Amino acid sequence: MDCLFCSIVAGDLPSERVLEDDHVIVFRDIQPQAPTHLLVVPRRHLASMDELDDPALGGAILAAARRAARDAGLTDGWRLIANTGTDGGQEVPHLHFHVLGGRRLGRMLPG
Ligand code: DGP
Repeated sequence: MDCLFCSIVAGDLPSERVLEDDHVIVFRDIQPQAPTHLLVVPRRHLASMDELDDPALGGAILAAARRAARDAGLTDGWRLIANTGTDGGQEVPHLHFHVLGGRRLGRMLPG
């Protein structure tokens, strides 16, 4: 298996899992950018948001992100990010969403 996150999903590589269900796993990012930095990863291999063709899976990902943020105690807010493709800054080509919180995050959009 040559996909890093598929290996983590399969349990062939270690991760600090905080939540899992039939569709997704959630584990701590190895290079945290905030006090809480989690990755929500579908068990099924999809390269990025460009391949997310299943609305039910999209819903499961969002529900897991919300549950993980709540479990992490992010009551003052949090951010969900899916870097997509080269211009989007995606480094690992298996769909994942970042859940970031625990500090005031800077604005990402002008305005
Ligand atoms: P992205 O740029 O959106 O593809 O982010 C990939 C993230 O994955 C990055 O924040 C670091 C994280 N990461 C990379 N390799 C590993 C790993 O082996 N374990 C864990 N837990 N996180 C990883």
